[in-house]
Formats: sequence, C-alpha cells, structure tokens
Amino acid sequence: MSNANPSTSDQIRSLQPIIYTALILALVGVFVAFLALDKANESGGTVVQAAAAPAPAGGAAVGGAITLADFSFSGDMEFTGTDFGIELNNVGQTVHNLEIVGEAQSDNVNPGESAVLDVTGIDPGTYEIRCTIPGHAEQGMVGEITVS
Ligand SMILES: [Cu+2]
Repeated sequence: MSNANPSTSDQIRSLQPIIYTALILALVGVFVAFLALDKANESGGTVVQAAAAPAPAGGAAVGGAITLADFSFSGDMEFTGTDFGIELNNVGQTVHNLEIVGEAQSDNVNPGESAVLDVTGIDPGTYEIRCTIPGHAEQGMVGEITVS
C-alpha cells in the first residue's frame, strides 16, 4: 500500500524533473534578460551619440568668413539672421581680432590661425567692425558689416 501513501522522498523524486526544468528555464530567462540589457545599452549608446552629434555645432551656423590681414578686413560683409558665426582667418604676421562695435568681440586670433566669432541676438542693421589691438584700427582695420 505504499502507492496509496507515498513517502515524502518519493514525492520529491517525482517532482525532480519539473524542478530541474524550472531551474533551466529560469537560467535561460536570466541569460536572455542580460542579452536584452546589453542590446538596450548598445542602442542607448548609439542614441546618446546621435544626440551628441549636433552638440559640437553648438553655436549657430557660420554665416560667412572675414580675412584679417595687416592691416585690413576683407571677405563676407553681409550676414543674415539674428544668430550666426563669423569665421575669422588671420593671414597676417601679427595677432588680430574682430569687434562688432557694441555687439560682439572675438578672441585674439594668432597669425595663421582661425577662429569663429559667435554672434547672437543681433538686430538687422549696419555695424562698425574694428580690430581692438592698439593701433590696428588706425592703420586700417575698420569696416562695416550689414545684417539683414
Ligand atoms: Cu589687428
């Protein structure tokens, strides 16, 4: 009559295949979850890169380029919009910069180097430009730009 009243160990023995199967399924599930997390991280990284890509553009698009020489400005003198960058290329033998009088001031640009002056929130109009290095404006580093 042992069948009518199986021992506890018999019950466990009969459950063993089910327990093993459950354990294996649980392990597979964890493994699949890790794979899914990996995938999520990878695609997350891609998304971050995609989001970061426009960041270097940061400032507004360059609207034109002005050449800084000893001692003159030349190049694009007409700009559009309220926000734009002006590429400054110093082809002279000495340091120069560009100030849009009352609006914006570039960093000094060393001979042979370039920089971008970011202009933001400027109104349409005509603006004086000059180099603020002492003596340069007097020697000819003055001009005008128009913004429309
Ligand atoms: Cu100068």
